[in-house]
Amino acid sequence: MLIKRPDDIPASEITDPELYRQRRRFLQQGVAVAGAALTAGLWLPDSVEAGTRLANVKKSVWRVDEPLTPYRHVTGYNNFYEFGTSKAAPARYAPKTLKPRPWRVTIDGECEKPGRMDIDDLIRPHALEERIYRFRCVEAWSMVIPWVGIPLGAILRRFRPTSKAKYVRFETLLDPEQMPGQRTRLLRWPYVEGLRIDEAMHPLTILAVGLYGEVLPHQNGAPLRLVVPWKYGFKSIKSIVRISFVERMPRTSWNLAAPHEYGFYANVNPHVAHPRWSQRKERRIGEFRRRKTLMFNGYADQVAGLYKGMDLRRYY
Ligand SMILES: Nc1nc2c(c(=O)[nH]1)N[C@H]1C(S)=C(S)[C@@H](COP(=O)(O)O)O[C@H]1N2
Ligand SMILES: [Mo]
Repeated sequence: MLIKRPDDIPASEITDPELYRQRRRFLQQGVAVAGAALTAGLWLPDSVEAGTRLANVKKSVWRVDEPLTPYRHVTGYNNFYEFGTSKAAPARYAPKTLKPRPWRVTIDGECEKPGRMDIDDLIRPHALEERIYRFRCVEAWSMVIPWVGIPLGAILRRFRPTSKAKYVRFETLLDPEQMPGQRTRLLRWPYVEGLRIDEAMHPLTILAVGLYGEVLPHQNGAPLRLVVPWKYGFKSIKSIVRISFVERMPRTSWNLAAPHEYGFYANVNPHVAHPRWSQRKERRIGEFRRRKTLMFNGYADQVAGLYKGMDLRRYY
């Protein structure tokens, strides 16, 4: 985000024929796994290939009535600086080095039942939901994505946060072997994000484990990533290994890198410009005409109440 302004992104980054071939290979590999493992309706076994269909996904009422962004863009035009800064780099490199299974997640801090759990144990008690959300990057592009996930609040409550849990802090894996971009000093690694506890518990906030009915592709933050649809995309931290209940507002990677450009709240707001560009409009990836950006990314009815009385210019 520090590297390029929206207008600098060449169209050639958007489609990459290699991605189509990769996807076909994944799908071919995926069929056998899906057939064998998912008939029981249980969660997934150790080997989870990209392309594996997710079983028993129920359609949530949270469905934006706008055309879906094609799969090839959702999975081929990414931000994941652990694999490079170009939009094509995550799809090209993440499948080669990132190992989403086995995967353990630590939940700690201000809660009664901290723990370290295998991702499948973390997820198994919950129903998977498909939710179609708008997704707005601070770089002024957007997508409409059918996520598969679980409300974050339902997961967090199992660990019994105490009254000191005012914020939730999320951390991405730190492993330069799996994430070669961590050998650069582009950001402070691991990538860290945070939410106020009421934002984390809000029913729109999900932990995603898939998209388009399939296991989350590596480049989209496998095996577990946050999705907060009313905030700029950088809040939606990928490949999470630690979730901590904390009393103080966490320092987050983008806020540390450029505090005047990326605030803690990062609510989508067409009336507050980024210091280097306007946020009034956005390019829906795959479309030509730009769209007007909506307050809270179109989720104002659901979330405006969280910020009542706050000066959104100051708390950007
Ligand atoms: N760990 C990590 N999470 C991340 C990022 C990143 O570089 N590293 N980029 C963020 C940004 S800026 C955006 S727009 C979204 C992109 O998600 P997508 O590639 O699945 O569309 O991921 C966010 N989460
Ligand atoms: Mo972004």
